[in-house]
Amino acid sequence: MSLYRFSLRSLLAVMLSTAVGFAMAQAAKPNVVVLATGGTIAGAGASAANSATYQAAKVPVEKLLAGLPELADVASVRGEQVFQIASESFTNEKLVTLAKRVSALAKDPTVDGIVVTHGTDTLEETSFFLTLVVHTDKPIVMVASMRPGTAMSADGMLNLYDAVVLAADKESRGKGVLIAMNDDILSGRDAGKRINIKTNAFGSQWGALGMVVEGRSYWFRAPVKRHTMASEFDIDKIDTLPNVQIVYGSGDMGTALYEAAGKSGAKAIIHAGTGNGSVADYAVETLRKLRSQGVQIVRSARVPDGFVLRNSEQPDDKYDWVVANDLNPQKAKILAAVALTKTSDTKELQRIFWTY
Ligand code: DAS
Repeated sequence: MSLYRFSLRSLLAVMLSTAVGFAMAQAAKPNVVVLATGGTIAGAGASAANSATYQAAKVPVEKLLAGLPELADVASVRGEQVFQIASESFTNEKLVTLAKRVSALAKDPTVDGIVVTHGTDTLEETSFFLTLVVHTDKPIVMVASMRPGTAMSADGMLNLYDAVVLAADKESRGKGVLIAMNDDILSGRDAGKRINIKTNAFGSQWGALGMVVEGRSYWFRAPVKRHTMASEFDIDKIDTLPNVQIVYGSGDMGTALYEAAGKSGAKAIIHAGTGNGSVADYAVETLRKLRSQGVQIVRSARVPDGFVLRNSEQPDDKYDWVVANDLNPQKAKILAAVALTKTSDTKELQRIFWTY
């Protein structure tokens, strides 16, 4: 055999074994699906100096993933474009559609973890909704960015990389929906957007669960509230969500907004009260009248931290009202809507607000 033919055969053998080796290595990697919904992480600005002036929901998921070849070292990743919207435009219908897709993928034995790319504005509502209604212990990781990928020091790519690391990480299992933002691992239940123009925008008064650093997760805490597999709510049994409205408390606010919420057909009104969910003396009768008409009244607070105590600022037992515990008004709205798919009993609703 000529040397030429021998070297060609050995070259082919090396190439084949390398390809097989790579395929086996990839096959051994977790399978992660990235569901894209839009937001700034898919945004584009006119120049690199535009970190706050840009158009959200422009870049398709394939392009986002193509911009991160490092993902191949973490997992076998594929993308699906569920929506392409700014998240302030999410509706209950879109929440249900997304949750049903997440649930279907979670049931797929070939899927090991799910990432949802999302706008920052209502990410906290979507993450809480998913943690309440998707029955899986597989990692579901929400991710967003505060700057578009076109900006200097854009944060989206590292956030997305961290989200895929978490979705591929067995330690993420059973911890409820997670949020990967700014190196933090946050709880999808109680984390939210606390700053509207900086990359360290997300946080929780109860702190982060851990961090992702250089492609590795470091865990320090786990959620204690019921979620996912332990939840009594199931997206496979939910097709629509009831109308729940929030009324923001302030001085001299009158009662017109409560009355308008009632007229809109709201099944519950989240009172985003001053202080510990306080209600102005001139508004009590309006809320009691709405309660008598079957509308649930949930006292939350406009104050970012702390939690609303029952029978503290108002005689909730006497008025048959509910308190929202530590949930901010927008998360209380999600829980009230989900709870009302099952019960309109006040005592049951209050149990649910203490439990989730
Ligand atoms: N409008 C914001 C949203 O889509 C952009 C962002 O911050 O993601 O939530």
